[in-house]
Amino acid sequence: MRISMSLPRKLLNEFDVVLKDRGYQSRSKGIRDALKDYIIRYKWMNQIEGQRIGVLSVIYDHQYTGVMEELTAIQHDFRKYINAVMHVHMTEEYCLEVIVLKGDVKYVRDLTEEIMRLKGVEHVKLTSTPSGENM
Ligand code: NI
Repeated sequence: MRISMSLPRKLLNEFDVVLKDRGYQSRSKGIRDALKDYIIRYKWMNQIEGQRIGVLSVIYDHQYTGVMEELTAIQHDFRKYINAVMHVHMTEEYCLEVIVLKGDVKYVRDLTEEIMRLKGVEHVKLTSTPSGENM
């Protein structure tokens, strides 16, 4: 199937650099692999069960309208599952927020996905491990 899509120039340029580094001949093949990887990560994340402790790293553009307020509101909604937050003013434009989470994977996942959906958020990465509690 053939689709067309619009992307920010910067994202496409970065993607092309990665494809070149990896020796891809075709951008379509690169996009297919990236989509498969996205789906695999999603399925993997949905298969995990139980109590987890995790670290969520979020990079965002603090000048993007509303992103800081929304990020704060989401964290207040999930405050029961947040143990610590560290904020780093990474560059003039970008902030890094590192959130330590603990609780049922359901909440860890919901929080991660709500943040991923925010406009102005450039990068989200979750790493988690069983927290050793069977509650
Ligand atoms: Ni900052």
